Amino acid sequence: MSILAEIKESIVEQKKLLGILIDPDKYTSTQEIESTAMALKKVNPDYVFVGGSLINNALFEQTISVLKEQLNIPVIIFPGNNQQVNTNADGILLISLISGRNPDFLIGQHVNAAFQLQKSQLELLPTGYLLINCGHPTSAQYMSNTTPIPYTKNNIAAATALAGEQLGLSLFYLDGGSGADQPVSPEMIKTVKSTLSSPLIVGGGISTKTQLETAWNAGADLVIIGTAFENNPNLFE
Ligand code: 1GP
Repeated sequence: MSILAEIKESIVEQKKLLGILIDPDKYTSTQEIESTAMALKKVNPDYVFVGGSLINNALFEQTISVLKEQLNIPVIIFPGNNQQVNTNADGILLISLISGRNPDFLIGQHVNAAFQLQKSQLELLPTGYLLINCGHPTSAQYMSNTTPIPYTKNNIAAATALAGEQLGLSLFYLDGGSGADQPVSPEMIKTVKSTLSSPLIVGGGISTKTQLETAWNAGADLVIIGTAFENNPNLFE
């Protein structure tokens, strides 16, 4: 079954999903990736995402290979730019940064990667990506040169996501950005979810079980956690 079909099936079954985001830049050796894989086995998430706003070391490919070898769950690329394509992964969030007005992140990077993606076996997950201002400026905001949606402007987020759905995007991601000061508000999640019929991903600044459950209960179908797992891989014990 495809990743998208699996996510949709979970929604029908009212099963909430968890993804852990791994930033390959944090590693300097394969051993370190292996020990993350061990920690991930204990957490037992539904998906592992790999990527970052800026990836500058050589371990991007190794990270994907080791996680694929060690884990029985789909490995999905969460790319910061068109350099982050690797055919060993199962899928890729084909992100269009619809909260911004930078054509490069709406369509430009995609043009550069299009033929490579066509040749690959990767499942393409066309994702409407919305950056939300959840405190201090984040790397994603800086690197994409876009203005995030203000924290309390739930209707702007909903209209943006709806426009993306009307354009044919399949998944939506409300992201406060890595290490956000606070998670996206439950009110915004609820407003966006009630406007859409597509699956909704939420991430950024979620660091406690209560925040995870708040996001799920507000309407997130899949919650992605990166920084909190990085800081404490035993977070969920
Ligand atoms: C970032 O949503 C992801 O794009 C994860 O955020 O690192 O804050 O968990 P955190």
